[in-house]
Amino acid sequence: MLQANRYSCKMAFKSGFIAICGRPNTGKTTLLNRVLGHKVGIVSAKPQTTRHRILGVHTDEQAQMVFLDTPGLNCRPTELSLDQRIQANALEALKEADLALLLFDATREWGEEDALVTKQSKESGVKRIAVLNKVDRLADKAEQERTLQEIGNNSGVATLLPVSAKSGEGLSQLLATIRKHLPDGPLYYPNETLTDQTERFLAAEIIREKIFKFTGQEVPYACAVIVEAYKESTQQLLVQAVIVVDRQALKKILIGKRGATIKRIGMAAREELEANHGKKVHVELFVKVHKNWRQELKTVKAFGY
Ligand SMILES: Nc1nc2c(ncn2[C@@H]2O[C@H](COP(=O)(O)OP(=O)(O)OP(=O)(O)O)[C@@H](O)[C@H]2O)c(=O)[nH]1
Ligand SMILES: [Mg+2]
Repeated sequence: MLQANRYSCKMAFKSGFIAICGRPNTGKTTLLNRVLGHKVGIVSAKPQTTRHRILGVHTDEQAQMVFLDTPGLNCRPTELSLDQRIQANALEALKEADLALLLFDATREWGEEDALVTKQSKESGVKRIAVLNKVDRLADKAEQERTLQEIGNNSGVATLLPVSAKSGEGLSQLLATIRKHLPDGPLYYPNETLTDQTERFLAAEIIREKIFKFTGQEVPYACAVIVEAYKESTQQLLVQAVIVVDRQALKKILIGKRGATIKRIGMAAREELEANHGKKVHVELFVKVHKNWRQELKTVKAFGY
């Protein structure tokens, strides 16, 4: 009898993999971080920040939602091996998912990249929920209604919800809707799991985020961050990382006048890591040039992409 009860209880539990897709900069990673109440992915004001498929797990009594944050889909990825890999990472998540959240940016007109996301997700045959993000930036409810209608018409996705990943508006409705669309399923990850990323990978990503923050339009895209040493004791953490750039000129920019830029990057990364770990952190950064690394598939792979 006890067994039977257990069984029926398990059957009521919902779970599944949810790909978060959209053009670059729609707020996919911000949304994931907000849902988890924890930063598992890096965010920047510039497009194409996320390069990997980032896994984040939200578990409550009724469901386990395994989110797959993806790189923004781009209509015209360059021939660079790095870009090709990034786009493949995005599409891969759609194949694995039970459900896709299609994120649209309320501050931008419908564009060809939105059409691409809509098309790719449709072709994958996955169930879809359209999400209009950044509604905090809209003037009023009338503008929100207009924008929702436009996204509904253009995407053809029946379920459409307004949210603000920044303020949290609309998130509980979104979670309830996701739950409704998930199949009955098991606990894929232990209750307390937030992500499958290692601390070492997160440290590299935090450094990459600071590069996005403190350098201009070109440098962040030409960089890879490789953590060469990650040594943690009860009192402190040492992170030694190499930032690889693909041209000498960018190395100069990244280092800055008398090392000012690289110092700011290191300091900001250290502060965030100290807050995360609650201990003293040393961040040592080295800049190296690997000419045209983004064009070499084997190097791109070796760097973890
Ligand atoms: N006002 C407002 N800004 C937001 C919201 N969500 C995200 N942003 C901002 O939008 C920018 C892009 O956010 P990300 O989360 O990096 O976007 P993304 O879709 O993951 O971008 P890629 O990884 O480059 O594809 C950042 O400056 C965020 O702070 C929102 O709900 N409201
Ligand atoms: Mg992102």
